[in-house]
Amino acid sequence: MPSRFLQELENRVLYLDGAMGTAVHSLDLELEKDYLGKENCPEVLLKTRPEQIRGIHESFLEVGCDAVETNSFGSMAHVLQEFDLQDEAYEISRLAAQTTREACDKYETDDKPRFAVGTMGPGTKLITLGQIDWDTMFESYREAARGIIDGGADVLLIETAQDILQVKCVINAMCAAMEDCGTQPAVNAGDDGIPIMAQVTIEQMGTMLAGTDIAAAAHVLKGYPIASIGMNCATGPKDMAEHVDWLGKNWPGRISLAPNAGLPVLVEGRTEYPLQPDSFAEQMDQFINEYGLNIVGGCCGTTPEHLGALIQRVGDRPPQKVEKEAMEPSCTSLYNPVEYRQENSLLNIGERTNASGSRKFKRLLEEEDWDEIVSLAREQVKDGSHVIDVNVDYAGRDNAKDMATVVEKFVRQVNVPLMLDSTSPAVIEAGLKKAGGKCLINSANLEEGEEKFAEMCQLAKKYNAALVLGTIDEDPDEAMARTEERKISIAQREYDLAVNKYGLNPEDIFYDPLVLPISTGMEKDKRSGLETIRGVKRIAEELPEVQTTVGLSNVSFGLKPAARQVLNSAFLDELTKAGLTSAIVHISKIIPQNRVDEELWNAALDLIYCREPEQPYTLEDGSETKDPLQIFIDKFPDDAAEQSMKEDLSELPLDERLQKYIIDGEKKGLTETLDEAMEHYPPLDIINDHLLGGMKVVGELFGSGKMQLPFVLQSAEVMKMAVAHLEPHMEKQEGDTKGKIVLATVKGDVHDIGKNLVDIILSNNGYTVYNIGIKQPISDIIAAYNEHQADAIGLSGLLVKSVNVM
Ligand code: THG
Repeated sequence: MPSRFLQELENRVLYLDGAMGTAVHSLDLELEKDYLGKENCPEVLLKTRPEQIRGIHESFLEVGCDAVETNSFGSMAHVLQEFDLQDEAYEISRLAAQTTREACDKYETDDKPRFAVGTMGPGTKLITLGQIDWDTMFESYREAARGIIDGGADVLLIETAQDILQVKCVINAMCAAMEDCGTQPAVNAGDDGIPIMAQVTIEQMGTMLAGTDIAAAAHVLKGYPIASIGMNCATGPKDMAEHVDWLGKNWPGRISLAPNAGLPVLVEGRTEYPLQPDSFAEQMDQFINEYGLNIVGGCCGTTPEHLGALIQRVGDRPPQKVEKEAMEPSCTSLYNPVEYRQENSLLNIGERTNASGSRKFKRLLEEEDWDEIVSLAREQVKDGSHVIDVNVDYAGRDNAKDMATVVEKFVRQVNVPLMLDSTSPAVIEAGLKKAGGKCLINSANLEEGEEKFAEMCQLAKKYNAALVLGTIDEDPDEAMARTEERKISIAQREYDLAVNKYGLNPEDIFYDPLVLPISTGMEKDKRSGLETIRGVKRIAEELPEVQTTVGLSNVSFGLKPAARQVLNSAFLDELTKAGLTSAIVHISKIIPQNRVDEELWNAALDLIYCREPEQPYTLEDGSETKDPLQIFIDKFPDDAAEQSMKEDLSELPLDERLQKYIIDGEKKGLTETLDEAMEHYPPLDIINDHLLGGMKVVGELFGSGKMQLPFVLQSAEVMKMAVAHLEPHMEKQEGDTKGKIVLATVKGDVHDIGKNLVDIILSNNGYTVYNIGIKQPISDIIAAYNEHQADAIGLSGLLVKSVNVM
């Protein structure tokens, strides 16, 4: 059946309900009888007090809400496990939807349908923070979604999402659950099936908790069959304005918004949400017009009065048309988007984190020196790489495991998108399961036939990644296309499969016409550079929406470093003129033409274009030749030096360098710098006068939203390492601490990401922290306080009720 929800959205703005949590919290319920002893597990009430939950739904339907959200925020097995209810996930989810549907049925009329929105929250564990893996989360959400669908939900909603990788996982789980139940996602009006809504939470600092900004989130989600994108929770409408403005101007589809009733304030020990119904309605009214919102509701602190005021004020209003800018085709890191087409530049993809392209990387992989591997990636970013190629293919090692490990670290510690490079789909997928952003897959081709090609296309779809297509086919004699003609004809065939059969977006395809070395002296390789340049030109002309890339350094394999540098640079320049849009490259080795001797540059061009001189050339040894390769090689004597474009961190003065290590979260060279510093200052001064200064900058950058959480953690970790290195050199003084604090997540709450962050930061700043864990009753907290003679208590929690405990 065509989705009625989507049909209604064609004509008017729809109203979601307000806060379930706030309403449940105001019920007069007993811990044992109603909650079955499971404090703060509102899903239990579906079993014990369904009429109360239905009553909350009805209170919102009564004021005119079109859609109400099921009481299943935490009905996934991995969350219910905290309450020993993991086996009931399906049933609780089903019950949630059924209860909501019952309320809807009561209010529904022929001309005003009501919708049960099956909601699922973020749970308590995030993949990006390493607290749960993709597969576990996928199964957990899939089961809950199945229950919600079977219970009769009209829409599925992932809301309050803090980790964009989780949203990808949940959308996949929802699609799988729909397939289990014999239905499918509905996206456009008229589609059969169930629409999926995705709502992320943008914190006050301006990004999702894991650091993703709204633009990156939108790029990551754009590839999925969702009916709308939106935001809820964390702040009131005001703090959402900037982000919803972005969506309004850029997002091509529907937009939903459910803000809190302002930022919570403490009034006489109680949390209050200050935004009153009239002001809430006024701000939302303006947003609906300005940003073209389609679905509006409320989150924490919003009551039937808030929604009633909004509906009264706005009423039946068609969605407003807002002028849109096209979202530029982009990949993203966990944090920000990076456009495929760089202005005045190629998209530079760092080649060095490749087990077969770098002896150093191979050795680091053997040694499992992950920190150095991260440093190598970061060095490439500092040198100007926009994307990092990651290839851990190495016979005899568990490549999938290595890929997962490396990607998990890069995602958090390297702020650029990743290109996952392997011939094995399983290795690529292991990386994709860890990567929150929109990655690139390197690569698919037809060498082993259409089946393997299909597998890579399906990975690109499932994880919303761009895909590199190499021009290779099944031809046993010449698999890798060596001529312009074959390059373009294989490209056309691959386009037909990838776009028309597997539904990839043409913009997300990167053609690689495959460069072979022209440095071998073999006849069949001679024209490789030239044919590649022509291939790029043809692809750019005939398939203008796609991107192009090459593995640049291939062209010069085997030559001396100085010769490679010139040849690579000249070749890249020619490719760029032919329309190339990106390159896998060692960017710090690329030099501009104006810094290369004209004679050398021209010799490189002669080599690339197979141009023989009219007169024979006399080589060093006195013999004569017309071979452009021999001539080129001859121009680089053994001592020819490479040109360097790099600035060195070690050039910085000591004081600056110390701070920089902390701010950059850089471990490489840290201990050496600390040892050097100890020749000038006592260890405690190094901490207080230098390193803490760095942490202060980090704190400021975080506060202003300029540095994302994982980078802060990285800086804190470097701080911890630095302190550990300096500690043995310090004279111990008894009681030498700035203060003692007990930290705990309060009883009934399991959220502790913030608490652990505070722990690291305070510990590193000279305080002694007693971190006693989650679900701590007040009596235990006070006992710890007395036992340690602490100066302060720090309480953590996310639930509305937790704030009251505090
Ligand atoms: N197309 C696509 N992907 C690719 C390639 C391609 N990925 C791998 C490769 N080719 C591109 N990457 C590199 C990386 C390094 C080198 C060449 C290509 C290289 N390395 C030096 C060497 O081997 O001599 C450096 C050695 C070292 O530092 O130890 O040349 O074509 N889609």
